[in-house]
Amino acid sequence: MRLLVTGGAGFIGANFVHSTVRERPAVSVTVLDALTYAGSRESLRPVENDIRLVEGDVTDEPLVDRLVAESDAVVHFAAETHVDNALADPAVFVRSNVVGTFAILEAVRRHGVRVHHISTDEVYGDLPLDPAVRFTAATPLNPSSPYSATKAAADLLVRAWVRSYGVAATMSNCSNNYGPYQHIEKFIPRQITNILSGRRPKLYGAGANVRDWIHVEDHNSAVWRILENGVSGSTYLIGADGERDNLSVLRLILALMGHDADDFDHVVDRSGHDLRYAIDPSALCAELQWAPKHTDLTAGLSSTIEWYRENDWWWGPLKEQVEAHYAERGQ
Ligand code: NAD
Ligand code: TDX
Repeated sequence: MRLLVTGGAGFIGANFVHSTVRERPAVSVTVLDALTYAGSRESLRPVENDIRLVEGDVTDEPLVDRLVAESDAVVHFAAETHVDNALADPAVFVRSNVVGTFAILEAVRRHGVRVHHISTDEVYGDLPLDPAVRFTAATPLNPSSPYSATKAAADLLVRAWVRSYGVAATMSNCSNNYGPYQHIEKFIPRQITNILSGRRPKLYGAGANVRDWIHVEDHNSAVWRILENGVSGSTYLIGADGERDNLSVLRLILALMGHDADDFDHVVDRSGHDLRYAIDPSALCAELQWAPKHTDLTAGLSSTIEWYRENDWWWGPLKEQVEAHYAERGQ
């Protein structure tokens, strides 16, 4: 199988490429990635001799057309992904996430190539803290932020291309991922690398917001299950029953790293901050016999902390600039 992976130099995409090379030697992987601030050649260093990396933009229609024509399937991870950046500068989110998905869809339509579109639970908006309510594939799209609005727009394009043009496409909406190679602008790696670099962790508001954490390896095993057994036109919700409020996650990181439970700063809250995300993954588990493996958050965070401890060459050069950027916003 010739697989085109867009955004394969980012966090989830790089982990996907690593596990694909490791577990599926018959798959020949081409990565298309613009290597934005969020993408890194270094994240693909361990597999650089096993894959082809094309530096380019998903909105570059001729390039996308050529690469799709050479592929049997596409997994589309490429996107701008950070909610705080979207609030400050939404234009690039519309371009990469909406126009980029359009370019992928037009190319797969022309060449009859199957695509799997990667999306997020944030397209469904947020939930009350009541633990009984969770997102399912029937939940209406109701995005809150410029980021999630562009992801919802992309999801709608995929649905329309399936219905109108008979494009062979599957879609998945996953909850918050954590694990190695995640950009240090994101919550968990930011707090870990703050502690490792002698800074204090930063919690938005009171920390009552709930996120539903899944280890990136589990997200990617579900994506492979959908690639192999998913039904075209279907949307699969991927989650691992990992709901925790931000304060609890931060306190767990502090404890695992030998720090006091109050060793952090409260900072300015995010504008329009979604309160709670929670995925009901039962449809995916039942229909495709998928189950997550890394469901112990303490164990998953311990190994993630270890990864950042051992790989400061990967994140160290970025740290000062990322924190300076946050400081400008009082965060
Ligand atoms: P990331 O920001 O770490 O990586 C994104 C990658 O896409 C980078 O390598 C970047 O260079 C590349 N990219 C961005 N714009 C591009 C463009 N115009 N052309 C080509 N490449 C471009 O993101 P991530 O966390 O790995 O997320 C990957 C996908 O998974 C995204 O679609 C995101 O919406 C989705 N998702 C993420 C999470 C999460 O918790 N991180 C959860 C659910 C869904
Ligand atoms: O320093 C911080 N302090 C803090 O309290 C940061 C960076 C975040 N937070 C809070 C905001 C959120 O409630 O932590 C929570 C997680 O924040 P992010 O890591 O920015 O993730 P989130 O906004 O939930 O979105 C993530 O999950 C879904 C990804 O970035 C998206 O790409 C994905 O679609």
